[in-house]
Amino acid sequence: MSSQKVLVAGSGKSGIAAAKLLLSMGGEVVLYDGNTNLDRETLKENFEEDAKVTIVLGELTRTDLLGVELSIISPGIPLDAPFVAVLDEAEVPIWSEIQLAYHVAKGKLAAITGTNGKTTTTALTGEIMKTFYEEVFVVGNIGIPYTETALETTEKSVTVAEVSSFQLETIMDFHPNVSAILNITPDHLNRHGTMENYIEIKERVAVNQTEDDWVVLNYDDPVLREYGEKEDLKPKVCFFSSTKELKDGMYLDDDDIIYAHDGKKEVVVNIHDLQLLGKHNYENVMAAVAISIHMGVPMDSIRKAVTEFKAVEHRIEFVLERAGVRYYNDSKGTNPDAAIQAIRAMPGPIVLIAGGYDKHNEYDDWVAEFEGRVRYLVLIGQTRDKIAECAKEHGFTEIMYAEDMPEAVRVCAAYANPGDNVLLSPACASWGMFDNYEQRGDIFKECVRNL
Ligand code: UMA
Repeated sequence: MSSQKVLVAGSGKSGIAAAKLLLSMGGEVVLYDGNTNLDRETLKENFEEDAKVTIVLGELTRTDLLGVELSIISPGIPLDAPFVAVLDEAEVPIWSEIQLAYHVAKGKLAAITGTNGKTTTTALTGEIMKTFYEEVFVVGNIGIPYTETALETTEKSVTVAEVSSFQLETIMDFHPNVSAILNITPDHLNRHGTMENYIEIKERVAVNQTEDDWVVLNYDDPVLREYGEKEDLKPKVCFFSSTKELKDGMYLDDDDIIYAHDGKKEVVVNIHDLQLLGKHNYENVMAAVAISIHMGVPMDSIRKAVTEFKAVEHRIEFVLERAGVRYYNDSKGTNPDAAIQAIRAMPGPIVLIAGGYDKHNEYDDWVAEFEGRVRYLVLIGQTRDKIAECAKEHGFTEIMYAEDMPEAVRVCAAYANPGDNVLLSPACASWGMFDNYEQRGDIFKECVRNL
């Protein structure tokens, strides 16, 4: 890797972190970004003045690839982006940013994927690890690129990585000691094409694991159950279930989370001692506990961390109560399945803000959850008409449109009665109206505080 010339595609968080890692290892970087509106000088400010970085914006040509031996691709870039064909033609291998990080990182690794619950499970697993291990890094899709911390890791380190399907698409020998797939429901199909392809990419998190490793899987998800029961699956399987008592694994027994193993049943925690709301969160806790057990953390440390853990920002996050109305920020509800969980977790009637970027998802299952729960639906963004049409087909007509977040929050405040819950849970990505879901959630919270 040292002294290699590497193309880094994408100049967001991942691309900058990957470029810095390569440079600090003595490499040379061609930093490519398709966005011609970016400012070269601003990009250069990320690096030392004499850093060996060439910046290419817009179109990538064969000439830009002279001497390039490897390319690192940012997660947000699809493999059908035109410049990828130039890389393929020049036979330059393509690694994802997490693959590069893995290549140089040391210590133990837990990698968590799934359509929903990844961020909460990763954050909780990280907190559990911190109660027992000294050097813990929590990275990946959660917001800190893995390449940002990879060089700091030592043999004693533990890294907990949230990994998305985008990041798994171009791994090579990425090999966690413990992996977890929390659930798989339709998402990102505009990029991955078919559900089969999306499932196959998610399952790649365990593809390089061996008999010494563990994969934690959701027993209640038929796809994952079948995967875990495959004869030729190499890692050991630890299932978790919120619906069925398991002979081995984690399950929910009324209000207790139980760990069944070696013919014993151990109570991990009572759900009333948790500070997280909703069944989906009990599943996240079960997954985090299972991962932690197989990463070698003793049960007492696990118990302490899970009872102290609070919801992560932007995921069913309580903002404030005003005039008897409670406001919740679930900006991380970027697909219908995540948004269903937020609806189910609300303690009473809901005034819902939804809509955003169109990822070609279907909204029927989500709208079906409205009955008896959602009183008004306030729609923003590109998907407004598609959602409104779907809601009407399901007989839901209490729909209003808003042009931006301040207007949406004002409308909700005007229509909400004391005892209602105003919930931002868009079921769509934020792109188009906002830079990312964090910005969308922050703006929502600011509007709520300004009411
Ligand atoms: N770009 C191109 N060509 C393209 C597309 C993008 O050049 O065809 C360029 C853009 O102009 C931009 C750069 O690529 O300059 C952006 O790269 P990026 O989208 O990979 O963004 P990063 O800032 O590197 O953030 C990424 C993840 N983003 C995505 O997967 C879209 C972040 O996940 C992650 O936190 C971060 O790496 C650190 O690991 C965000 C996300 O939305 C939260 N993830 C999806 C999700 O959770 O649903 C998967």
